[in-house]
Amino acid sequence: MTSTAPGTTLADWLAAQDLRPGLADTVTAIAAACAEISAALRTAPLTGLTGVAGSTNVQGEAQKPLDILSNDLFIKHLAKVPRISSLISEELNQAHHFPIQDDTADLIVACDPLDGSSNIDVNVTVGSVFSILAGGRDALLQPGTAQLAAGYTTYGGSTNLVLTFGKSVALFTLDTDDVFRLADPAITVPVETAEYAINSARQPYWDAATTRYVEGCLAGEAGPFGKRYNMRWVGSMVADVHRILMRGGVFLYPLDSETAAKGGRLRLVYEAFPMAMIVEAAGGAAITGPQRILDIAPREIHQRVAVILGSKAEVERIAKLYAEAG
Ligand code: AHM
Ligand code: MG
Repeated sequence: MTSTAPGTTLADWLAAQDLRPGLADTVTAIAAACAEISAALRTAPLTGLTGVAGSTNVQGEAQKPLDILSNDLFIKHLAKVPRISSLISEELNQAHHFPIQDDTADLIVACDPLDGSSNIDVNVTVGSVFSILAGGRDALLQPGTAQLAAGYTTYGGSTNLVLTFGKSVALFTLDTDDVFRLADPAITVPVETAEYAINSARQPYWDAATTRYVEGCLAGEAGPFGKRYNMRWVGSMVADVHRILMRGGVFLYPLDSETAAKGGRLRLVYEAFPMAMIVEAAGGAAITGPQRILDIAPREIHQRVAVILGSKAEVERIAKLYAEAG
């Protein structure tokens, strides 16, 4: 079996890649954490892992038992890889620095262990998002272009792992024996789309470019874009991005008048950066509105950002509206 044949195990596929030391082990550890998270989600209503945990994270949001468990599973599995220096996580106020086992520890992982918190208890697809950087514990803040790898998992009808090292994007599915197997060696995002995703309840706060874009979509064939659109919004970024990877589309969480003071809604380092790297590697585009996401230099680990990503021609259409808005 060649390393790109459907059914190839993640381990065999990784072994066939030309990766720097420690990178395959890091991806393997993340995949193991995700397989355990998937198992915990499958039985959560029976095991009492639903509801809120009574604590809040650094964003001031209520943590759920599964948020905490997922974070613990990332730490448990990453601790087995001596080359990992640090973990940045949505659920940890400060970066977690692993005990120095090896003075070559030169990899950093950033993750949202369980994205889509509001969908956990209603059995709607949630996921994990991760980014891998080169560097020791003092190199946490790097632009998105510095990422070595990025990926996410979706926990839905199937558990999928989407992974890129920057050139192409591979899709693995968790098989019934708990092994990730290759389902598609090279996913590409269609350039054109007529499907958009936005939380339209936030319309009163939108900026001029977003308002013009959505008005244009709603106007259909008679409007400025000359085509009829469909709208889909899951509310878990992983699920919305996965749909875009599978059939195209555009996802918007723009800077609006309510989120502007915080810098946006979504997190730069462990949500926007990995998703932007994946979408670009699949042939799509990812911007804040005026700027390419991957070019941003973060100032802090929990920084927030506006996110507009997906099919290239549609993201360019939105970029033009931002340019015109000045
Ligand atoms: P989370 O990391 O706390 O789950 O928040 C991120 C989620 C995204 O998955 C989703 O796109 C967005 O927040 C939805 O936010 P809202 O429902 O507040 O508009
Ligand atoms: Mg999240």
